[in-house]
Amino acid sequence: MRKALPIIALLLLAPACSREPDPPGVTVENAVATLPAVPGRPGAAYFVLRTNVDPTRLTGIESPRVGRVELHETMEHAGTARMAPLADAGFTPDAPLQFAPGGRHAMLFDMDPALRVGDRLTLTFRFDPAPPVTVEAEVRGPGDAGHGAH
Ligand SMILES: [Cu+2]
Repeated sequence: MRKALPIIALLLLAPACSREPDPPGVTVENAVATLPAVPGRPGAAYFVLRTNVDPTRLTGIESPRVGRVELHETMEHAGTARMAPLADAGFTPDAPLQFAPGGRHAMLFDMDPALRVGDRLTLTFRFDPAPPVTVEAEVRGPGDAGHGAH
């Protein structure tokens, strides 16, 4: 039993050593945009950012069909949910940055009113120091990004 331990350790290390290094960059996963509940009000976007650059910071999001995008976070304050500008948009390879209902979110002001459920919304994410990433977010109905409200 004592002799078997070093062999097990080598087997566990092997896959990590044989992997090709990825090019530096961020991946955007599960991008969803929700339409405003009332026309003219802002919509929201949710997603998960993973990076292999330590550290990385999300500096902004743009879309050809959205007037302005702001990064916010929702926080409980005396039992009431309030939102504020996102204080820290930094993340690392060990800790993906998650934007989800009830927490961090991107608010989409002046969305194209022609957008409908099922459409694709082009979002370009800008980072420091990783290169920008453009994805097609799935457009969903108001509040349909998961559980909880914006
Ligand atoms: Cu907000």
